[in-house]
Amino acid sequence: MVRVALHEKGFKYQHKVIKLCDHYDDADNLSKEFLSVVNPTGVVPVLNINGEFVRDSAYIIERLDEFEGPNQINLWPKESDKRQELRKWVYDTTIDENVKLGKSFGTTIPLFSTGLIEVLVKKLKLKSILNIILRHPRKERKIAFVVMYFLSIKNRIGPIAYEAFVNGLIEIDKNLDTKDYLFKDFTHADINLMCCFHRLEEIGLGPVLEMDNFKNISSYWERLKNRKSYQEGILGFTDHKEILKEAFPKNFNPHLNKLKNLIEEKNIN
Ligand SMILES: N[C@@H](CCC(=O)N[C@@H](CS)C(=O)NCC(=O)O)C(=O)O
Repeated sequence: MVRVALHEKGFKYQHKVIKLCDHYDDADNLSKEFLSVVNPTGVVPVLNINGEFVRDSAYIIERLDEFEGPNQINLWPKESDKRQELRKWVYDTTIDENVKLGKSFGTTIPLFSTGLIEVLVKKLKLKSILNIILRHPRKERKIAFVVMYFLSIKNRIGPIAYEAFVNGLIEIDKNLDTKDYLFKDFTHADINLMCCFHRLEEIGLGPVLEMDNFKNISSYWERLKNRKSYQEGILGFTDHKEILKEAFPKNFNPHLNKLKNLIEEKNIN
C-alpha cells in the first residue's frame, strides 16, 4: 500500500526488503536493532521520512500525502468532513490493529491468506519458532505462528471472515454506483482496495470480484489495475509465485465456492 502511494505521488524512494520471521529463519524483524530503533511492534512497513521512522501503513500514507509530489495528486481530501468519511474507509480496508481479525473487510484478507503463511511457517526450523516465542512483541501473532507450526489453522480460520467479507463487498459495490472510485477522485482507500483485490487474485479468490451480483466491482478492479502505480508498486515488485503455487495449487482456494454461495444466498443484484 505504501509503495503504491509513493508511486501515485511520484516520489523517489529507497527500499530495503527485510526477512520476516514467518518466512525466514534469520528474521530481521525480531533483531534487537529492528525492535529498538525501527519498529517496537516488529512489523513492516516502516517509512523513514526525513529521519523519522513512521509506522503503520494507513498512518504512513496519510503523512506522505502532506507532501506535494511530482505528480501533484492528493490522496486525501482537504475538507474535514470528507477526511472523516475517508478515514472510516481507510481503516476498514487495511489491517487495523484495533479491529479483531475478520471483523472488517481489510482484516478478512489475512485470514484468507492463512494457507500461504502456514506453508512458510511450517518450513521454519524449531529454533526459529523458539525465537518467535521469546522475541515477538505481538502476543496474538506469536500464538498464531506457533499453532500454524505444530497444528494447522488454514482451513478452519477462513469462515470467521465470511460475513464481514461479503458485507464489505456489498458496501464497496454500492458506493461505486455513481462513481469511478470510492470518492469520485482516486484516494487512499482505493490504494487499499487495489492491494486487497490483488491479494484475493493471488490466493484464488479473484472470481468473486467478477460475479454478476456486483455490478460495479469488476470494472472498478480493471480501473485500478490500469493505474501505473499497480504496475510499478505491486506487479513490478512482488515475486512469490512459487510459494503461492505450493499454498494454493492450481490457484484453488477452498473458501471460493462457499463465498460464492453466500453471495448468491444474499441475493445481491
Ligand atoms: N497495521 C499494520 C500491519 C502490518 C503487518 O501486519 N505487516 C506484516 C507484513 S504484511 C508483518 O510485518 N508481519 C511480520 C510479523 O507479524 O512478524 C500496517 O498496516 O502497517
